Amino acid sequence: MSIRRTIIASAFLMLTMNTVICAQTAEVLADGIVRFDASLDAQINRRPSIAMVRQFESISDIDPASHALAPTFSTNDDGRFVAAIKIEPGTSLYGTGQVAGPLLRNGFVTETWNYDAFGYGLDAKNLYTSQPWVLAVREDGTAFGVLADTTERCEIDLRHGITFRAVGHSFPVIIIDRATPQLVMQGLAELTGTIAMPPRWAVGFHQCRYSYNPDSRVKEIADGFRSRSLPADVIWMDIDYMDQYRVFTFDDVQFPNPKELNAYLDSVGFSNVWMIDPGVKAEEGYFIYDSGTEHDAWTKKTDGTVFNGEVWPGVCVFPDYLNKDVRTWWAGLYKDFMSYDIDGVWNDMNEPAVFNSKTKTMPEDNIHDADPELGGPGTHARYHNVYGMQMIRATREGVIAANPNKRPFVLSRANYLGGHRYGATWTGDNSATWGHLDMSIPMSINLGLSGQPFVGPDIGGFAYNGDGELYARWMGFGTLFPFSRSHTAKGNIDKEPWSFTPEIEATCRRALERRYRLMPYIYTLFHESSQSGALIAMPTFFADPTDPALRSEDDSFLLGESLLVSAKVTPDSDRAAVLPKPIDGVAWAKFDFESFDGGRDSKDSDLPDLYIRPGSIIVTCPVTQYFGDRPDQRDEITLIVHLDGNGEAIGTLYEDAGDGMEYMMGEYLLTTFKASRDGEKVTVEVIEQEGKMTPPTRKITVRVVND
Ligand code: NBV
Repeated sequence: MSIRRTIIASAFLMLTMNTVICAQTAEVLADGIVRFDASLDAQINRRPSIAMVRQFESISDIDPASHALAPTFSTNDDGRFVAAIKIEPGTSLYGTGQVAGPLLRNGFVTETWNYDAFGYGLDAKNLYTSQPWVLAVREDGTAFGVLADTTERCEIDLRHGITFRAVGHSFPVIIIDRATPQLVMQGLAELTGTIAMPPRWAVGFHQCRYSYNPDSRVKEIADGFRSRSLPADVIWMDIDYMDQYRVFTFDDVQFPNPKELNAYLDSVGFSNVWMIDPGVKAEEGYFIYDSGTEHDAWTKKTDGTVFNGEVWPGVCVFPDYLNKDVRTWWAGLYKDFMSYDIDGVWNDMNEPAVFNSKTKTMPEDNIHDADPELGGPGTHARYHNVYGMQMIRATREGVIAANPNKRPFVLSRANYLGGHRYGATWTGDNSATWGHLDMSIPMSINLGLSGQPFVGPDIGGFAYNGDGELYARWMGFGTLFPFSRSHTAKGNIDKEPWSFTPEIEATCRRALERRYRLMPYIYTLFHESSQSGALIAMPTFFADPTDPALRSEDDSFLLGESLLVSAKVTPDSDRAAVLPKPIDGVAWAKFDFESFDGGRDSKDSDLPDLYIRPGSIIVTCPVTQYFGDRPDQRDEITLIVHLDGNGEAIGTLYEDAGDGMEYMMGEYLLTTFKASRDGEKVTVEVIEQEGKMTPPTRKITVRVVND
């Protein structure tokens, strides 16, 4: 009797501590997209969404019980708000932001909490960016996505179904249920927006190190690429260009004339990107500090005084980017800065990283004077994950205002779901090890699957030296990531393509030449992404979501739907890739650029294998050294054609001026080519053309590959 009473009592206790309730409200936001809230009260008190492009209204309300994926909500005994979604056996889970480990996320527990994770391990729980989003692919290849619309620290537990546990306030869950994973990702873009079309130079190859200094070294690197015919578009200036790490200043010994440096780089075909961190040195007389103080721009402590924390320049203050006036002030700083003919901006350390703090960031009870549209004043804990996102939002506004006729390029280390609207992201301070090389594919792909398509790792690895073999192999496939940049940390050996052996330099050249040959195709993918939210790099299983054999394939990825990149991620590269099945009896066909005009893409075992999808046309061009090195880059293209079972193939080519905003007024050309077999002959015709740009007279070469 007494035992029974205890059991009843503890069951009662559990119930009170963790009351599970089914979703009480469900609103249809768009086709196949439903938002659930725990209660009417939760719905009324819902915080504004920072991830989404706008606050979506309900098109119609439905009974939550009528939706197969309706989440259950509860509050944990630790006070966290919990949302759980059941999955069917055989469902594969992906996304969850920037995560360490494999592509397939079933069984993993991660957390959204932007973190300065220098030298992170292969099992890191949280990294630099936060995307509370899961893509679920059912056994039959249909898919759904789950968005936990909260900026708070949120655990994503994929051990038994999908569970989000977030500190603080209740949050809605948005489910996108569609026929394919591609359509789900498109749904996410309908909610969170798409990337803007970047300048074409930013789609080229980027060379970086911490740091190239002084300015003569920067020029030497640029010359090094040109004299060795190694294609590249961009050189990066890391923090050592600054005067004592004070943002918006230049070291007058090492970088006395940034404008002249940029002019030199421009004369040899290089664009430039310069770093700006959020930490502003707290020093009276320093113009940024004085101006920010005047604008009351700094993040405050609970007692209302300004928060101080140490970063590179010493004691710093941190702009409160959650506030519109502060963002406007920050944006205004770029007017002068960009007038040094700066092309792009790199916002680093914006988790924000703080050195003299155990948590490596600012206190969670600091207060942000956030705009009402973002949710109004609140603690740093609430806004931590969007601090970097709001910083790059302001940076981007400033860069656009300074150069309204140019397309902005901003790279950010910290970011949040939806932050792809403001800038590209990279995978932070990885390491020069085979484990990191291997992981750079699934990490970049999962970021893409979390709504951040313009992404890539530090090619070669940031921490540690690594060796030439590792560098060559990483360059081999790293040049095929959407964001393609080589980078390394201070104190490491030189890591330019020519820093190792002539053989490694040759491999790097081949890898770079591949990117530049594929540039028409890659640039077209950026266009498609900017229109529909299509991923630029995507998992191999996108080729056939119904094929279980592809679900955990993460040594390979698709660059667009037509090109499969099968990388060699171990030193002995002995693993055979699992390829998508033939389509109507036609296999994906391996190809290289060996037989092309002056091609030297020959059997280089450090390069990934490339396969083209049956029924596709991939548009390529002759190798260029950088965007603009030939007077007219549109005069010659080569179509790589792989006919499908019906003897047909289709491909598109997007072209515009490569910079400027005229493309938005129709100054572009979108051409659809169709190839058809006619007996022994293959004919290619233009079946559709859109845009105001005059079609060029050009030489088109057609290469038909066979499986
Ligand atoms: O600015 C220096 C580095 C930068 O090179 C790197 O890419 C960032 O992730 N930065 C971090 C600060 C110092 C890291 C040790």
